[in-house]
Amino acid sequence: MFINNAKESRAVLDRLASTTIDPGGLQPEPLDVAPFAVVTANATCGEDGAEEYCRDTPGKRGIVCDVCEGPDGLSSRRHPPAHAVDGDANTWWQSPLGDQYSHVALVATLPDEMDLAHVIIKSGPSPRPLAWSLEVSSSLDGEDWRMISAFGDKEHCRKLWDLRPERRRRKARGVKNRRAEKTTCSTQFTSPRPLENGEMHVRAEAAARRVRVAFRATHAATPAQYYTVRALAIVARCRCQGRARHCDVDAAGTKCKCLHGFCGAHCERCCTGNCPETVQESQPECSCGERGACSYDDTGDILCVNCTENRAGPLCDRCLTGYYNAVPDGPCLPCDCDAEGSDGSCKPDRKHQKACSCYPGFSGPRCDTCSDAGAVFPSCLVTTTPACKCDPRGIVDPARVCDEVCECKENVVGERCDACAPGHFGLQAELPEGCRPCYCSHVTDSCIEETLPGDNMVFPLGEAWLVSDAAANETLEPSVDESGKPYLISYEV
Ligand SMILES: [Ca+2]
Repeated sequence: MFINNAKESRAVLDRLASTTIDPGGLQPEPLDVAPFAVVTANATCGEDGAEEYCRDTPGKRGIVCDVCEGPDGLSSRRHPPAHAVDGDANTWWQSPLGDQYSHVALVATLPDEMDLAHVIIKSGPSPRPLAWSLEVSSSLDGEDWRMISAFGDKEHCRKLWDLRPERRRRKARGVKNRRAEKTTCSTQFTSPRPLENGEMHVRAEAAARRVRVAFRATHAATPAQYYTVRALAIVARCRCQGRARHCDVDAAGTKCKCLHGFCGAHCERCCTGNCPETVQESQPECSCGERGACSYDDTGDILCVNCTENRAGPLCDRCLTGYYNAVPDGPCLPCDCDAEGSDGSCKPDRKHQKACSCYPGFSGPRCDTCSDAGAVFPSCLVTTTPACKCDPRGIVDPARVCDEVCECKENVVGERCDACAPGHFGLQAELPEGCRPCYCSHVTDSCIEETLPGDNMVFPLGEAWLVSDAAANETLEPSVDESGKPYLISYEV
């Protein structure tokens, strides 16, 4: 990079980067491409043999002389064209002495055709040239040179280019000047001072593959009858068709970082099949990422197409039905839901585990179980049995509880065979007749089943009673003890 020139070069770059962008497209930032350019000259001091040159110097040293040497000479005495773009402030290119070398040109071949914006030339140990022009060519080796700017005093402006000298410095910025295509000859930079390191800044808006600095006249009054360039800055933008904000440049060429689906070194092609007609500054950049390919709808909004990894939606940010996203922007994984119990869709639960959307009656992470414990997968229908009304304890055949008309056992009554016939009690499945006849000491025929209230029972004395087994097949009469009270030795049911 330029050492002495870096600060000024940077300022120019900053100013250019902040200038208004042409409507209808993006622009990559301008940059100094001279370090990537190949620079040649049609004549160079010392290349035909060592030659002495002299010059006036600032300060008290006055006239000093030195020698140019050729390719085999001392490096400090060699001044080839490459020294103009080597980034070294101690080196420079220098033209030979002599009238035949008053017209010498330094040509910089850019790595690609680029949009030129600004050229800065810094002289070495000599005054700036009295007359010179900046020219561009769109070809690598053709003679299609076009003059961008001419500089000189009145005499040279007329003599060399038949141009009227323009004293007023052209404004560096402003739309008005853009239409001023007519070349003028400026008297700017024509002073013989400074004696060294003078600079020339030229705004130059043109497409260029080659940039030529054509030196035409030196200041006759100074002993330094030659030209020098210590540093050359060529500020240019890549040509990206208004479809890139950034660009990579090296000696091999330029490569635009194309946006919105365009591709190619200069964004000359559409690689998604659906690129916007014009790319506006405000146009959102593609944000489909890995999820899909960028495209645009009719209004210029982003569309993501060809969604990857089972994604779906206009931005490929959702999962296809039957897939779920455990983490945002993560891959869409298969739900693997049961086809009988769900519509196949699922979503992650709070623990990022998938949860299938079950139909009513189904449950479980995969919807492969029934909500009702009594139902059977995969139908999961609750078995609604017919109203089987017969009491199995009271019917002849306990398997026929669902008969329309219940067939009751002998001592059983009721539509459902669930009651003992009058004079009977204790409906039991084990009893062939269903109920036992009441034993009521012939006092009554009616009885009901009762559970004995406890261990001790007190019966009235003197009244006739028996203790029988449940079937009344055996009876025990109480004995009378010594005091005349009845008692039972033992009885087991
Ligand atoms: Ca240099």
